[in-house]
Amino acid sequence: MIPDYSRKIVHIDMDAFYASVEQRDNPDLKGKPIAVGGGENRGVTTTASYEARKFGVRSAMPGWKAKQLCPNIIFVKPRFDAYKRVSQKIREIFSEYTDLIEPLSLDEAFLDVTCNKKDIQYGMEVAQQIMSRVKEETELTCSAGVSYCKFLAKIASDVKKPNGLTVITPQRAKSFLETLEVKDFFGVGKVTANKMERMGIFTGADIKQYSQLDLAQKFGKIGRHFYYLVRGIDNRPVNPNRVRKSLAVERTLETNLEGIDQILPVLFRIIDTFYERLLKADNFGRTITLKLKSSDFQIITRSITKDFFIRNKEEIRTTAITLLEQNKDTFKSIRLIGLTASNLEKELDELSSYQLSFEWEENND
Ligand code: TTP
Ligand code: MG
Repeated sequence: MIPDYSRKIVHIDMDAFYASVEQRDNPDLKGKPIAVGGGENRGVTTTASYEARKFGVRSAMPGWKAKQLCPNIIFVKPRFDAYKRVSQKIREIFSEYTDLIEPLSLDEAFLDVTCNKKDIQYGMEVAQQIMSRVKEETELTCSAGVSYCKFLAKIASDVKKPNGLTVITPQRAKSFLETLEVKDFFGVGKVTANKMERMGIFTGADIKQYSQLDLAQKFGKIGRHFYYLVRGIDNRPVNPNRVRKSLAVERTLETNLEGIDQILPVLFRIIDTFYERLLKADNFGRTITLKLKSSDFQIITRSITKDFFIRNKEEIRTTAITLLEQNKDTFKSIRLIGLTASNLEKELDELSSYQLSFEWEENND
């Protein structure tokens, strides 16, 4: 496989998205450390303002921990309608430049601007214009990455956050990837990163020492992709019809768990993350599947399908607990728990021929 250097791909990602919208709409919050979601006693933080990040507050952090790190933190309730409105606005701006837009969530998207509606020659120029248009129209900042493929464009947008623009040219790609730390590889979750570090793999250059077969054997399906990605080969098109068939969160446990009493608290944490992910994607499913892997590597998956979209967290919780209760005698101890939502709202009107090129998330972070 050889890389296709002819394309111009832009990845746009809003800065501290929910928190910035909250600060924009409430002047009392400007310049202050805030966390959206969570709360001192329960729930997880969806995101934190840059002022709070200085103290180490991060997405998916429990509220009490955020408070511990940053005692002055202000917890703010999420307002998804406001985020959706901004999301719509930025997509309108994107469509002034191209119709090849692949949204990944409310706040980020890939754009193929190889041929763009304004006949702008350089991807960087398109990205600059989009950044200023977004600022103008929404009073919010975003960051942009520009390269010849999706993988590099996505990593690039993260390099100079907030309000930053990074271009990775084909000439720069090789050295950039060789020095890139594995934890910064888009798609490498914590579990994989730790496993790699235990194997002495810290950078792209280290990954390059392994054959494709080795990587597949050690890291499963995604391992095969690492082989190409680390060589800057990612010819996946920007797919405007991309649609999820399912959304999953799973966790490999540090120690095996036995019995409902041990499993429930972990399941509740997974439900928190799972629910945040569904909200972020703004896409809910009619089917919830519980996946368990027993300590002897048997995989058990059980589903419940409703005749409505399960949008309510309590309903998700009840469904997951029911599935667990119904199957508690099928295993002795377990090493992995996962939840999947499928039969999603947003696959209905999409092309049925669509095939996922490959999923980035290994759902283990
Ligand atoms: P991100 O783009 O991952 O984060 P961000 O925009 O807050 O910050 P950054 O400047 O680093 O891009 O996610 C976009 C929004 O999605 C975020 O504002 C809140 C929501 N979100 C969750 O609800 N849960 C999560 O675990 C993450 C990562 C994001
Ligand atoms: Mg963002």
